[in-house]
Amino acid sequence: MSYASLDIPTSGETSFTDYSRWRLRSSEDGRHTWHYLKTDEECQAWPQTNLDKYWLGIPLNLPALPPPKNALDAARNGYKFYKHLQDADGHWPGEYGGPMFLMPGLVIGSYVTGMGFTHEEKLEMIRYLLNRAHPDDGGWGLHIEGHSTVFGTALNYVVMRILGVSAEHPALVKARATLHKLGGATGVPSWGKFWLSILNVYDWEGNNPIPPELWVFPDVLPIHPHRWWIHTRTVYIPMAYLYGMRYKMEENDLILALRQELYTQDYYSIDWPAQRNNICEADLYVPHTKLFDILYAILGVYEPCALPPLRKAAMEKCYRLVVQEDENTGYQTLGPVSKMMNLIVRAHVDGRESEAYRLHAEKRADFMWVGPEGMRMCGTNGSQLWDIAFITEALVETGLGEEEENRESLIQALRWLDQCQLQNNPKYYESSYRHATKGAWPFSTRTQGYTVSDTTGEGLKAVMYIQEHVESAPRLVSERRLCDTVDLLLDMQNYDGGFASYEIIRGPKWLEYLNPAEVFGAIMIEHSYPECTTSVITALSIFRKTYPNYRAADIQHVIDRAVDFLHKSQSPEGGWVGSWGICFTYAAQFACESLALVGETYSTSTYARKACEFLLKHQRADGGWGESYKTCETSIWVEHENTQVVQTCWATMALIYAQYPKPEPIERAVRLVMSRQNSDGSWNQEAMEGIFNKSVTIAYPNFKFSFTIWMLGRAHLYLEELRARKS
Ligand code: LAN
Repeated sequence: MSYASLDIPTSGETSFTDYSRWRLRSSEDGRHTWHYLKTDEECQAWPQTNLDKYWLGIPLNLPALPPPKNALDAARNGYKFYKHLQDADGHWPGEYGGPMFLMPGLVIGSYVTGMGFTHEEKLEMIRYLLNRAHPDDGGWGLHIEGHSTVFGTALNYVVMRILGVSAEHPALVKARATLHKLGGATGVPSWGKFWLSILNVYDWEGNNPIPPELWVFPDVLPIHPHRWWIHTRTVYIPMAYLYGMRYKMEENDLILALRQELYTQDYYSIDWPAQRNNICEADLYVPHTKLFDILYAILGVYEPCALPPLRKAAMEKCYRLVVQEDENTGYQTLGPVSKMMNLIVRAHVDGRESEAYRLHAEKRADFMWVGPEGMRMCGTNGSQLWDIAFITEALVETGLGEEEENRESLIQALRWLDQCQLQNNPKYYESSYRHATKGAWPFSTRTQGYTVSDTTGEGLKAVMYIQEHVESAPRLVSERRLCDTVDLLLDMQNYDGGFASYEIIRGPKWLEYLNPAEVFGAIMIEHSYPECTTSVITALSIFRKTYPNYRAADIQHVIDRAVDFLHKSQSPEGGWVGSWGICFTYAAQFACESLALVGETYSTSTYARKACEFLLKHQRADGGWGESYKTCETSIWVEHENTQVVQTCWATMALIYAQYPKPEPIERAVRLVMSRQNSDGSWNQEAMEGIFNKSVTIAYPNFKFSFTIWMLGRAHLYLEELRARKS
């Protein structure tokens, strides 16, 4: 393929490809890939669906629904619309963008390994970056809502150049000026230093050491990387390999040009070792600790005299772990960053003709999503399980799932959930330091195949809800398989009673002092999270209602300890800090649900009461709630400039779970959410809903359907109950 210059329009709004030709293919286990049809014949043979149109931003032109008379009606209308977005296989596809440091991995990783893109993909990626450049300074941030940083701007600038945009394009002239104003690419954070070094536009000497030897330390050492958070260690394995060999692309004209464009000084006169800890102020979220800088200085002395046999053994181990990860996940891999790094390792060792290279190319497409602003790289290969679980739970809890017109769609959802459960442990299990997977539900698809505590909890809950409560639903998931899930969850509790994301906490807390990434917080080890803990409490509570005899004492013990964790993690003001959704409203919803399931509500528990009071303190005059993502950076409530529908639903759900006794705040919230509903039953996209690593927002666009439908339906039932209680 050619990366030759493209003739690019100057505005991001200009149509780059014909959107009526894009199709989303959903195959196998809910895998998503976008395809551009070149001919009219192809278009006729594969017509564009409402699902395709919706995600491309093409109006569906659906007729207006009868105006809702009450909240349940509004929820019903919401589901009438949302059913158009259900895939034939039962799940709800969706976009999963937001982070701005993923496309650079995709494009640089592809470029250095000679993996092409179609012309249309290139055009749409360019369009995405044009649309996402900040209108004021032309730069890019860590995520789409963040301010311009060197990380975002330098790397996405490089992406544009690789994709064929001329350095004289007005958007790049502007971005370059911002980059230079920020001090140029020498101040890029460590992951940026890594990618630029791979591309040969930054010297490896400007990187702090990434010693592969860590992997040949004895497993018992507290610093051994198998104890790190799985995303961090999975990135640092290929990183260490590529650092160990100082991989770099051969020089070419573009590389020579980039060396001129990215820096404020002459590239060849830069003092590279002095740049190792040079991180632009605008990028810094977690500065290195003193302890870490000392450790790096020692490693810097070790690096030139690394023992060759030890380095060789370490490199071999890293390579083996890369291969095992590829094979464990059908080349999907844990996430988008390691995916592209693994590809480089495999292209280098196995070659471009290898099966590994071919399979990496195939699964690369699963991260690439076309939307109204162009094509982006997603945070995972989708959020399939997560989205299907919430809408399923919403339908069952509101009673909408019992309505004749919705039953079939729920049974389809059950079929999808059934195939998504992981029924075995990974191919390489202990040898690749994986946690068990038998019985789990992953966040996205079966192929990706990673256990997560709360996706497993929600998967279990969703399946049980349909199987237990929807008339004529087949029992696709057997009691044995549900017990496997419970066994897995019971084994995931941490010493503090809480639940982490993918694994039990394996490393000591002080490892956080050695966070090398500068831009992300709390990434070194697993932590107990209120949301993960509450999903598990909820799932186990629901399970034992139907199966009261299965490991009853173990379940009770785990729930007691988990509830205790939840109590302890509540802030004195009454909130819980959410780590994966923004922020207090997200965590409150989960926390209040699980407290209610163990009998703790407003009238019986000070924890539930404090939670309600905390939320009510933040309710706005218009009846809704709005928290900025900045809340996640500081763990202190920061108001969003606008009220957010999804957060309003989370807060209201929390009040309902806690059985808050007065109807007014709930009625006001319902009115707000109903006032924002469109006549076809849908809601518009508002601010980002999700967060990770304290600093990066990520999109959950399906939440504006699942949580609205859920809240409106539940509020209707709850307000009726309150009225009945009164009379
Ligand atoms: C996710 C998405 C889902 C999320 C929940 C299930 C919501 C959460 O409760 C547990 C953690 C989990 C699974 C999670 C972890 C971190 C992920 C995978 C992400 C936020 C999606 C993208 C992010 C990943 C780390 C992005 C790649 C970036 C790196 C820094 C490696």
